[in-house]
Amino acid sequence: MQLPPSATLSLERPSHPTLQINHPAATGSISLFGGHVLEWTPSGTNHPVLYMSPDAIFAEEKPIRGGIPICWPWFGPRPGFPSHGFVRTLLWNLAEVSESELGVTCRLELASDSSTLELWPHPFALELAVTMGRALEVELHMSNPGTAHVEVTGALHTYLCTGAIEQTRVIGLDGTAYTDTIDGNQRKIQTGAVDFRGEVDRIYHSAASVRVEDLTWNRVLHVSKKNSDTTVVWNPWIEKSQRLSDLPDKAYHDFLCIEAANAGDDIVNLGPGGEHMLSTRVEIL
Ligand code: TA6
Repeated sequence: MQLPPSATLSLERPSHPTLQINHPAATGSISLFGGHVLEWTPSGTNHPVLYMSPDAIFAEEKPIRGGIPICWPWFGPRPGFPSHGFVRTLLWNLAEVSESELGVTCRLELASDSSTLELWPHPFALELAVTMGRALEVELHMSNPGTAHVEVTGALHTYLCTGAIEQTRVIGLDGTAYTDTIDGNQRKIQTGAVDFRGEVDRIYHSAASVRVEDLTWNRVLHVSKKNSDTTVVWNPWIEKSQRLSDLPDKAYHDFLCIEAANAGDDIVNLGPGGEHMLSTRVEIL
């Protein structure tokens, strides 16, 4: 494939061919393994925007800890199956890379095959469109080429860097109902900003955009989305950071996840020939 001047394909990790983007508007990288946005840093920014664990494992079968994992065709645990689905541990095809003075757009594709049909008995076609420029835009297009209805959930599981989680808060969810997955899945109402004094793992029933205010780095991130009625907010805090082998013990201090999701009751029903697009957009204000 012919790549534009701002894109190169690195095979430094043979199992994870990685598109390196070096454009005047932004730098970044996307792993074909997992269809996984690894990094994005708009020009003129002092700190990276996406968090990548220093202990992330780049091996087949293992999800990458950081960036934007694609959770599909289900969100969350499923006994006997990989957590968050299986597409984040498959090799995607690079379909097209184009650039303009505003940035670079990459399209990756993944379709069902005999091995996925064994795992999940439904044909599917996915396309991931990633635009890196002053903003980061990620669109997951999903279609059902089969003859049966299929229900899916999923998320763009975005890891965002923070200067200090204790000095970070999420604005835009005040008054929003959420499911607190670390408190018996109780349904609660958010009061004011979301702040972090312990593990947070919540499915907010919201289609709204949010702002992440980082008082340490004096930075505000605007995170918006399309076709999603649930936003997952997660920070593992201390104990879970220690338990996750691909996260440093103190990593909880350095990131939070703001996930554009179709999760919980926000189920996507794809009829025969049906399509759905889930997207997220991150920008520094
Ligand atoms: O972000 C919500 C969540 O479901 C958390 O419960 C936590 O498990 C996180 O995803 C990471 O999941 P992973 O399978 O990538 O370790």
